[in-house]
Amino acid sequence: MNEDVKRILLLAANPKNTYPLRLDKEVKAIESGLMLAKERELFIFKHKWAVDPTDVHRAMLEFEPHIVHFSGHGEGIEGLVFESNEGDYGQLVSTDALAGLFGLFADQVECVILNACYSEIQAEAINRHISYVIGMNQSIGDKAAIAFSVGFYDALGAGRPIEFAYRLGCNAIQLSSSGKIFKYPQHLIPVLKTKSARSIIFPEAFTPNPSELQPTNPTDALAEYDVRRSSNPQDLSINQQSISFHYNLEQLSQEFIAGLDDFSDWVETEKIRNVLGRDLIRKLRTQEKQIRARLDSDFSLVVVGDFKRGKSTLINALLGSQVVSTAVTSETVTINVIQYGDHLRVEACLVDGGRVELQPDQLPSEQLLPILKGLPKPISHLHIEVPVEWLKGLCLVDTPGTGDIMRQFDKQVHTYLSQADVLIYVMFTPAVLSESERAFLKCSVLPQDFPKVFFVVNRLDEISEIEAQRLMERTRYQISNLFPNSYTFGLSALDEFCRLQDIERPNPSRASALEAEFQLFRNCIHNSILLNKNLIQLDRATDLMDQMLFSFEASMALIKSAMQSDQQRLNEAIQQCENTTSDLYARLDQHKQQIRQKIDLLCEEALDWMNIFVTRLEHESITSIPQSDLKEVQKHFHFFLTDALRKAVSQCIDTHSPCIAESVDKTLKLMTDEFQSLSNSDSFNLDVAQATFGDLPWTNLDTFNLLLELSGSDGIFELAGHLLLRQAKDLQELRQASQYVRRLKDSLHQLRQTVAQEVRLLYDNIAQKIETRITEVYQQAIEASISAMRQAQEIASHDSQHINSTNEGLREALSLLSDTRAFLKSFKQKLWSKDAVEINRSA
Ligand SMILES: Nc1nc2c(ncn2[C@@H]2O[C@H](COP(=O)(O)OP(=O)(O)O)[C@@H](O)[C@H]2O)c(=O)[nH]1
Ligand SMILES: [Mg+2]
Repeated sequence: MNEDVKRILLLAANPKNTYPLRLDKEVKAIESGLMLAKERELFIFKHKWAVDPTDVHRAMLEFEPHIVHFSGHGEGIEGLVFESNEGDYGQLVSTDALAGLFGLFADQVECVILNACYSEIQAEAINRHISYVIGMNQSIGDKAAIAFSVGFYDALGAGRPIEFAYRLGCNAIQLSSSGKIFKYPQHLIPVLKTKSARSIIFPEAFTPNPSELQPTNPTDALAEYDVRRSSNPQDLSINQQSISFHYNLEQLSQEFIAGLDDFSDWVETEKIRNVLGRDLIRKLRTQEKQIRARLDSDFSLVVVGDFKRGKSTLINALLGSQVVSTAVTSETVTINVIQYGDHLRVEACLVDGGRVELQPDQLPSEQLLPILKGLPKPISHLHIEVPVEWLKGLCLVDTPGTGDIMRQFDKQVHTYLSQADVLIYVMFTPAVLSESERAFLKCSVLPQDFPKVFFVVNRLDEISEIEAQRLMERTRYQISNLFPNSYTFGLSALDEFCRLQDIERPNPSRASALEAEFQLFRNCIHNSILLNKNLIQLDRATDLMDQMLFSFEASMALIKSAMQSDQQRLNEAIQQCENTTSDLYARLDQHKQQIRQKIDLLCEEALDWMNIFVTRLEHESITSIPQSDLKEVQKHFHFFLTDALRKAVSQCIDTHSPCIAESVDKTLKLMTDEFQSLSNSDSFNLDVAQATFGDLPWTNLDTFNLLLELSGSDGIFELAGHLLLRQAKDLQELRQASQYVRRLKDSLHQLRQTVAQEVRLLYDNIAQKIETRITEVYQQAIEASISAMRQAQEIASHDSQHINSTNEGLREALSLLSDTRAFLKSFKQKLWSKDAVEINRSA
């Protein structure tokens, strides 16, 4: 058969009682278009009518299409409508199910077209697996839908690429709409989703679920990877068929370095030096050094998490032997830096730079303690070399912990974190995403904007399969809200370690599921990290450069403004900034109070809502219990309650978050005004405002939502469960539903109180976090202003010729800054664009 032939499968469904569509017309139009096409021999078109879900996968198996076209009804979030044997209204097929289906055919299907209303959401999901997916972002009329298909297939038939065909389809709608005014321009309805290199490398649909996993038949994105069991732990490349991505990285990194060099040379010119002043130049140089160092250093993979989460055990499991000590005490805990070496070698690195060689058998806790005590200086970390191939070019860091007990290491851990290229964050079952973990993630991990964060929930051997499933579902949900760019694995590091050492496994009944999940984790590390080390490193370097430009821009804007002010005014302004009892600081307090009052009001509103919620719970849910099967109720009610409470509280926060964002925004504007009046009121312009306050986390609504998510303690959701569980024992003994209902009603008063308490706490938390952040930002703005005003004073102290040339330098600096920005932006785009990547599937 001709390799170039494309098979197009059209699936149509228009169940009897749904609104009739002119699908026949659409099919006829496509067919005749393709028949007349220039390259008609390159297409085989097949259509199936009145398809139900079973027909779909049968047709896919039988016909092996390259392009799949669905024509019918869509219900947005609810899914797409297929025929059903059970009724005339058809059957909804969910987004997940559709995405899963296409995931299985990912190596064959190139393009999916969903010619159905509101199908963008399905298109998005399917696009995780399929390179090109077209969906509709609105309801679409018959006429437009047909016009689109005609344009699209005409272009394909003429040998045009899919992107072109899509555009022609949209244009065909525009042409056919003959000037009629639609409420929504119809040609903007079809949306094309394409898969970027980022999504190929980090397939978003990667949601490993132990229960669904069968190592020989992996689902989703992993269908592409042959997950084979491997007994050799050192061999991370366990895929028989390995997928690699070829970037011309050499060229890309040269391009990046050239950009950085240009910037650096230019900062060196005299004119610019005069403008910036010594402090700023020094700051820039330090940042530049860090960027270069980042590119030259080994790829850094850092394992973090609270104390005793199993980080060290996880590392040993990955390496296949007992390399780092586990179950250490707070006295013998060390930071372990692991790199490749041709034999096992351990050195204690001391804080003064000295090194002491240790014997590997001195590592376990008992032996290590006296050694650590006998060292001439405190230890900074252990440097361990291990003969494991995949460690080449890699620096694997085992950190001791981030919780309270580990305060002593906090600073060091943060340094490793700031140099990390990829992070593996480890938690364990009884306490996933505790308050302190959330705080750490928010303060130390989120701002770093990692391209990917790997989360591990460890010790899954300790809970049942079903519990593990529930836990992982909940955890993935919470994590994906915080870190949309993340993978979350549920594992048992200990199980994997025991398996490799051939010793008794902690929970033999769960052994095979745990093994499979760990294998997935290994694969993911291999495919997403190890194969893409250089790319990720380059990405991190561009982020660093971006940060450098940002702080540079902010300083320049401030200097520019301060230069237009007179000496006396500058002196006064500097005094204001330095004196914490000045008006400036008093106003900061005022702002904080205002925000607090606003949030208190919102909290009262939320309390009212929650009260109504509990009342409804009493009248609607609890009252209906006597009609239900008592056993079922006993089994499920507390899950229902927990879930309902979770939703209710989230709804309060969802409703309030725009309000809060707005008031924070307003405060920032006011603060900007204050800084405006600080130096010269005419010149302290918008540039400065933006440079000073522009990049605040909460002006970005996404991040703001994260903040809220973080402050949303889980307490409230657990609480309902606990409340009921406490009585569960009694409840089990109850014979009658009426008794059960009475008990529940008796506990409602307490529920109400606890809910109120928790909601108060939650809102208080939000207010506190915002206050802290505002203070921080204010402080930063003050420091930046002082240094800019000092620089302006220094410039003004010279003669007028010097001042003129400085002014000119300033203009030059601003224009070069914008050039460098533009360079960086296009570079970053290029780095992640599909054109830069070439996929190789090699056996
Ligand atoms: N049951 C079980 N125990 C584990 C697992 N991983 C680690 N542990 C135990 O948890 C304790 C702390 O582990 P360790 O790796 O030292 O934690 P770290 O402080 O995060 O490095 C040790 O006693 C380990 O044996 C696991 O997957 N299952
Ligand atoms: Mg450890």
